[in-house]
Amino acid sequence: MFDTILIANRGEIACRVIDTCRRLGVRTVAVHSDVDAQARHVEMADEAISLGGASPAESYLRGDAIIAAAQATGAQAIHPGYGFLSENPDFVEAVEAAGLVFIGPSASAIRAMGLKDAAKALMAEAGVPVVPGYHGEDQDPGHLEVEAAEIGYPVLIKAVAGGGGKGMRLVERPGDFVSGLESAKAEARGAFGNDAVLIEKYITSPRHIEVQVFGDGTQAVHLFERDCSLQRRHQKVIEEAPAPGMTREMRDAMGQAAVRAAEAIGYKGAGTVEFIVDGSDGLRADGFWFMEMNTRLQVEHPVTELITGVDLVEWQLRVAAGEPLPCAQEDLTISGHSFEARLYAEDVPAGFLPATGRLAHLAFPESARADTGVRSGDVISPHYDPMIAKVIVHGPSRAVALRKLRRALAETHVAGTVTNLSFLGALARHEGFSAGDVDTGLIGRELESLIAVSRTSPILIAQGVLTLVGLDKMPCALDGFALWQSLAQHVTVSVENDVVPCRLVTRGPGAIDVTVKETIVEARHGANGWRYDGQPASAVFVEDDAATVFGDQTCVVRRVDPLDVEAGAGGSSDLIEAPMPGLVRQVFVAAGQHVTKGDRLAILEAMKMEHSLLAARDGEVAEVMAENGAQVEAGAVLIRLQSEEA
Ligand code: MV4
Repeated sequence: MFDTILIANRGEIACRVIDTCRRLGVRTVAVHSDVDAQARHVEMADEAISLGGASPAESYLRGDAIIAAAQATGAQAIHPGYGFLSENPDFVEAVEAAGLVFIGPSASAIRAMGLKDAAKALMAEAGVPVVPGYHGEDQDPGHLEVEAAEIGYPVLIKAVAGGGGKGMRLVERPGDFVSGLESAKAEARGAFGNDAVLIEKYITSPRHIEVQVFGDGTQAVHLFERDCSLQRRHQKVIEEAPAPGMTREMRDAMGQAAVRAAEAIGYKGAGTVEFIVDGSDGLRADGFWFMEMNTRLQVEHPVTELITGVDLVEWQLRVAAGEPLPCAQEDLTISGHSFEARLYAEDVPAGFLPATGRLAHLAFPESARADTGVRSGDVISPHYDPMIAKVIVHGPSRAVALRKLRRALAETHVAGTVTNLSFLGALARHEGFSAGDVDTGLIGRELESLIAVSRTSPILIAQGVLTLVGLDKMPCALDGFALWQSLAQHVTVSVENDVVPCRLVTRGPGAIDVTVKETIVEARHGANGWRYDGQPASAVFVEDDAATVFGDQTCVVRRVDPLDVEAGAGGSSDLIEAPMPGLVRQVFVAAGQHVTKGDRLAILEAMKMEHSLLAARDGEVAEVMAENGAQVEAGAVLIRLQSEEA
């Protein structure tokens, strides 16, 4: 085993790798950007080397600097985590040329899976099922049309260089083929500088089921499947293992196909073979096809760890250090069921916009495994992925594990930034998902009900108000003074964007009536603390003038000056601002145009994703300040609406 390894990554995965290293007595070296100088992974590591900069290009993508750091600190191996340099074959070669071990597959295995058409051809040759289709060289439109007819409609046109659904077009009828081909090629040319396409039979009700594999460079085993069908725009939201409805026969067939795929390229280390599965009529052992292979440890690896009892990072280190595969296929078994939910700093009602900000408070329940790279007080910056944590649970059955997931999400507390917690909670309670009816279209179809925000309960607001005023702390102090008799206090708070006038009236010791707008909430202190209209109190976090109440929804109650409220009323909804630094991809409106609340006004590209900026209200566009292709700062005004009184 290694004495020291360097982790060429940040965030939760760097911390996850360090956890296992500590358990194995392996010394760890972290690397970090300037903005990550105080990050959790730096604190956890035995030693840390600064790479400088903030952007990945200035820091975590600097292969040469990372290799130099490994050499300077006496590390014998480099763990790449996921993302950044993890699937860069040139980096693997440079690491090996420096006399170090890359904890992962060979450069040639990574290259073999890098191009989709070549990978599919290779897999077909190795006896792995691939979707019926055309993966050939001849890109003549007439020829492609003939191939499409032979495959049979509907067909899917995909960019050879594609990923994340870019350059992909569904064609349902022969008459639409030529226009579909043209638009797929145009998008592929723009995104990848390569407009070659392949054509596949369209799988109408697809599920994403992937198999975890592990190789020693010659032989491989599989660690069963994960179902990652719950995705939104190709971003996974909740993953689980095993896949609901999986049969023994199909699991064996998929596992064997995945092992063949790994062995065909001499795979070493942890990898994932992704399959698309036709879920339109239950699962069938001949209804799965190879999509791609990810030549790294994946974000969702913990669900596999919890059902198999295997520490995949430990296996990675052992195999990289030259040990044989830790166990044989027949020694691996599935125990129970596991879910992982990805907790993001994002503004769901605004269209899942990544959010930034300081995590004033962050707490997870003991009942879940929370893989995280941040602590209370840390900042979610615009430079990196806005994932806060992965909340992972395990139970003896799917039903029990799902109940544990719901509860763990309810007991996860984040203050200081908006999150997707309530979206995750709604998904975990969704009837179809609960029944195991998952497919990649579920979130899209059910989006409206999943993001519906119920009116904030006056009970939660009352609790926030009482805490802000400090009255929650003195039920007994009130006892000594007969102050309550006619004591009334007015407090104005804001909740979401709503200004809420409140009135507190003490009725007796430990008895306060809180009027929230027109609703009276009775706060009463008893043996078990405060109750609000008879319901037990929620956890509250207070900082400065804001109380974050963790009820069935997280609600931020902010004390405001009633005079400021009048001065600022209606002001901000005039301006459409860039929520983060980014590139203006497209502006859809011009001055003078009428827009309706919710209309998409512009697209901002940031953090490798496109974000729609929506109108916050109906109105007329007064001015467009943003230009297509412009780089803008956070807060830059892109569009101004005619102010409402005008
Ligand atoms: C497909 C498909 C249906 N039929 N291929 C989307 C991204 C890329 N990795 C593959 N994708 C798909 N390929 C055929 N022949 C449907 C999808 C697809 C999808 C696949 C996996 C997970 C989520 C998805 C969401 C939409 C479409």
